[in-house]
Amino acid sequence: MSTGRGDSSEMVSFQLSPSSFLKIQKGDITQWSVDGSSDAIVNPANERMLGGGGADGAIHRAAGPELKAACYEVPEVRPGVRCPTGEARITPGFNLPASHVIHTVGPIYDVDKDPEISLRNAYRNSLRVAKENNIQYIAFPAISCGIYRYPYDKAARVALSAVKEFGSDLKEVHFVLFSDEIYDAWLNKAREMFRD
Ligand code: AR6
Repeated sequence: MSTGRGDSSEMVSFQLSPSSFLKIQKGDITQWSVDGSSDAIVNPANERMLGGGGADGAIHRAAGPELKAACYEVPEVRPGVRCPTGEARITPGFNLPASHVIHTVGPIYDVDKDPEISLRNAYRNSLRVAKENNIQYIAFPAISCGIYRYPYDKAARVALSAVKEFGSDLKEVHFVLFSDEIYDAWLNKAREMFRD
């Protein structure tokens, strides 16, 4: 386990179960992969699921245009909605190092009636879809913590409790976090909730 600070390659591990680990690191989720055949990154998408800004834009650029074509193929559940808030859908990763992308939609913090439940559902359903597709390794960004404005400390608690409850069927659940502030929020909360 690394406990140094400020290095983008730094990763801190926590045990979820005897055979399952939580790993928290700083970095760019578009570069992440563990084994390239049973791994997935989670895309913080919008309900249309055809790309956007933030991590969604970066993931689509890195995956290449085939990702958008695969997203088009996901059936709409109502006009303009492929993935309702709190749900998750899976596609291949195309040019990404990770083999799959699990698209989920977190709540817009100031708009959602119950953002905590929606955020928890986004994590829970992403983990469920991973398990259903035999994914062993998954990497999450801080869903809703950018354009959707979820406060970091509150988001860290929801994210980590969902992983504590639903993540131990996978071998490794990673958080790949873009900023020092978010990384610190996640690490502080994880140290309260898990033994490293
Ligand atoms: N790797 C890891 N984290 C990243 C990366 C990256 N390459 N790029 C950004 N982040 P956001 P949201 C962080 O805004 O709040 C899109 O337009 C970012 O710093 O990507 O769920 C969608 O289409 C932040 O901490 O997602 C939706 O419309 C976190 O990822 C909307 O934004 C999430 O920020 C979703 O908003």
